[in-house]
Amino acid sequence: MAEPSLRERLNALREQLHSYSYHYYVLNESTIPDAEYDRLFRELQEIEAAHPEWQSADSPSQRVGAEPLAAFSQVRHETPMLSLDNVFSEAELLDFDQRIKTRLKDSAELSYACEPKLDGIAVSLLYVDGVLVRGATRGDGRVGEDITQNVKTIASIPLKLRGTGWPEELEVRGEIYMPRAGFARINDAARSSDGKIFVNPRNAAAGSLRQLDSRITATRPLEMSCYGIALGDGEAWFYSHSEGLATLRDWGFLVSPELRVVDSIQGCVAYYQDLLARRDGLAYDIDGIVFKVDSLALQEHLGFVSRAPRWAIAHKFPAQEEITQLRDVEFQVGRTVIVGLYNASTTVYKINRQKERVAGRGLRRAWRESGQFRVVAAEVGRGRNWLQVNQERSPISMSNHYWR
Ligand code: JCF
Repeated sequence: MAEPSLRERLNALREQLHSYSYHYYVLNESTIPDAEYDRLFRELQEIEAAHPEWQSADSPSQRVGAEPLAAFSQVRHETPMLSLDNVFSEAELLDFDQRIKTRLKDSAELSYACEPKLDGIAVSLLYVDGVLVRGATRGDGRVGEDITQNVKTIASIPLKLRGTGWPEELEVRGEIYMPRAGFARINDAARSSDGKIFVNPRNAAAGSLRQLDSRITATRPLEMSCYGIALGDGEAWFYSHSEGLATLRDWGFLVSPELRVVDSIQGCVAYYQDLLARRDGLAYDIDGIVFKVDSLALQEHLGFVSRAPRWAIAHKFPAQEEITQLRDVEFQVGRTVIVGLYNASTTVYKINRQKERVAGRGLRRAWRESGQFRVVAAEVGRGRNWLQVNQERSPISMSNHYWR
């Protein structure tokens, strides 16, 4: 009988492909040549095309996206998705630690889990019996949008959990973001094909997740880094936050490689300084550091204030953009032009003859700036006369402007 062996081949292909993409996208290890991967992937697709009855929600073939949706449906978060309180200085961070010690009536130093605060989109993933069944945006924290088809296209998100010991129902939370290199790549491609140009990686990630056609999302270089577990079973099976994250790694999730546990608030201060110094060298944008009391028992004891946990804080980095007066605006009058301003986070706008922006979002226009500032983004016209500049206030080099 041929059928059982084809079925076995299908299962083996699925396992192999899951394993290869886990090694490649989560562990950053290349285990087989791309051409071999593509060959196996096509073989899988051929078997599934011949046997639609064997299709399954956790097959690697799901990564390519599905038929467009008419609209996103709503999802209610059983456990609300929290926001974080912010601090902007070391003094405020020390106050945070002091408040916790006072509340716990214990002056002993606390262990904190430290991680970069990714500038992306908060997302919840739900697994039932080890299979990804739902992905949802944070929304207002209680109700978000169902983006299951879109999250399935993200290679670092397991469609099926690895390892053992996961609960019947598991909800994992994290941040979906677009690494800087991928952002530069898709904007370069958009420039040469008259496509949509994104203002920054966060916008690009948001726009990519908002697609009703997940086949488009599938072409976008998105990643997800996980930072929390909303307990499906209602029962904690770890003693610490860091243990939970280490377990998520075993189950196939990407967790920040920068995650560290320190044994006092002074350790948090050192961690902040270290990452701030390395910020520009990271592969993705971050806007601060998140510190969490590592002990889950203490987290529970501390509880929440309104919508933020008392046991966590975001220490924000100094802003990289500021607002100043716009001194001079000069428009290029072509049929359709693309105006770009050279910068580490280059902003490029396409404008038409009426000087209206026809690519990118918001009521913005393109310009040339003759002042002393390196321009990141601007809004001009109709009562607006400000633009955002890089905090370093370095001069713009006009020769770096990109005209077409
Ligand atoms: O990276 C982030 N943007 C981030 C957001 C990291 C975290 O550990 C978070 C978060 C939002 C809420 N933790 C919570 C509880």
